[in-house]
Amino acid sequence: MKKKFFILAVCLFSLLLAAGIAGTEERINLALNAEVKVSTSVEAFGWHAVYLTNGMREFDEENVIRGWSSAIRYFNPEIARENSTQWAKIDLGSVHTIAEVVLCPRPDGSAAGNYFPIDYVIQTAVDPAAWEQENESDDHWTTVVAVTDAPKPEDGAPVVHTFDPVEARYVRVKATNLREGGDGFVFQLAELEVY
Ligand SMILES: [Ca+2]
Repeated sequence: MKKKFFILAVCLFSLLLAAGIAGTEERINLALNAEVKVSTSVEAFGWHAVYLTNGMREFDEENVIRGWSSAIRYFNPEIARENSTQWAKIDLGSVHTIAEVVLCPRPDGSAAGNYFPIDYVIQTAVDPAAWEQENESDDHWTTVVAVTDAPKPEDGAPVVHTFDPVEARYVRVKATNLREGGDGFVFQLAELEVY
C-alpha cells in the first residue's frame, strides 16, 4: 500500500514538473488586450480597432469579430479611393524588451491576405509623446522593421518579424503603400502580437 502511494506520488510529481516546464516555454503575447489607437477605423461589419489585440487571429463563427480595418470606400470614399498612410499603434502598459512582432492578415477563404500592406514599417517608442501624437509623424518613434514590396499573404498565415531586442512601451505599424481591392485602398489586420 505504501509502495503504491509512493509510485502515485512520483507520477504526480512528474506530471507537475512536465506541466511546469511546458509552462515556462509558453510565450507571452505582450500585446494581448493592449489599448489601440488607429489612423482611421471602420467600427462596423466586425472590424473594430479593439479586435486588433483581442487575442483572436481568426474571425469568430458569425464573422462579427474580425480585426481592425482602416477606412473603406463604403463609409469613407474620400479616404479609401486614394492610396494613403494608415497606422495602428498599441500601448503595452509598461516598458518591455521586445524582439518580435507578428502581423496576422485576415484569414478568411478567398479574402485571405486582402488589404495586407505592400510597404510598411514597424516602429517602437518609450516616450508617451509617441502615444499622444495623433498623426503619422515619425517623431518619437524608432523604426525596427522596414518592409517594401511585401507579397500578399494568400494563405492568410501570420507574418512574423524579428529584430534585435529593443526597449519599448508603444508599438506602431505604419503602412505607406496600401493594397487595393473592392473596398478601395485599405489596411486590415486580424491581430497584432508582440513578443
Ligand atoms: Ca483579433
